[in-house]
Amino acid sequence: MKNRALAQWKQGTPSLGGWINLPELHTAELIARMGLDWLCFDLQHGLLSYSHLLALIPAISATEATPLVRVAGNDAAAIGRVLDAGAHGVIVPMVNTAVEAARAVAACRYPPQGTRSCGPMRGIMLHGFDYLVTANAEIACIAMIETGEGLENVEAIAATPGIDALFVGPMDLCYGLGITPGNFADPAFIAAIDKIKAAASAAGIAIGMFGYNAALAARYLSEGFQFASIGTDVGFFRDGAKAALDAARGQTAGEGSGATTGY
Ligand code: 3PY
Ligand code: MG
Repeated sequence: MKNRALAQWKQGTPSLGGWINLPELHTAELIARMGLDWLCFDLQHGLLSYSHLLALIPAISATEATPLVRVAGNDAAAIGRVLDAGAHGVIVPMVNTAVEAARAVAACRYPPQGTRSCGPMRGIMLHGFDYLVTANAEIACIAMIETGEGLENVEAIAATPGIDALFVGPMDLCYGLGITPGNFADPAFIAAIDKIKAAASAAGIAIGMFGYNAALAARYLSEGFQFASIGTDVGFFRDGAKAALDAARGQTAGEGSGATTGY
């Protein structure tokens, strides 16, 4: 198997993704067909379950979008199950220490690099035996940095063998820093981002960001992030619906149009 998004991150090709919070096959496929580089199904905060994932990953498999899954927590069984369902990468929330990072890596890799148990239902169907010998190199293990403790330990987390990328959760990071959620201009937030970027760069791994909208995503890429999300399915529908209503009423989209932040 080949992980197209991971290859982009390694090459430094700008990589834009989307976020799926709804258990809707048609809309996930529609969004994936827009030409996104990757699509993340959110089992932490999204309104979807493992059963939905079993249908959502195949729904986008005819597109170029690499399927990623954010798991609800750093749990080996949960990580193994989403990989067996066909995820090419796992985004692990709230990674606080190098020990936790190593635990996530172990769950993603077959022995001897890790402890993943063999039974890749979708991988073997699509790639046959090749999956078993290429998965360790191609499955992306992505650690979220979004807590005060994670920020403190970010260098050690980034340097953990097998971590392919760091991913910033900006709202939780605001909470972790004790600043107003969404105040991305706060000097403490800017300093935290610089520290995370420096740690990723020193470890030679990629860095990505949960971008709440297109403008933020474009900015992050221009500021040295290798990948960013441009928004969520919920946000796309909300913003599109609000813009259509505003236009029909002859109003300009303003505050409350949903065009700035949101899920
Ligand atoms: C955060 O902003 O903390 C996230 O994890 C995005 O969902
Ligand atoms: Mg978060």
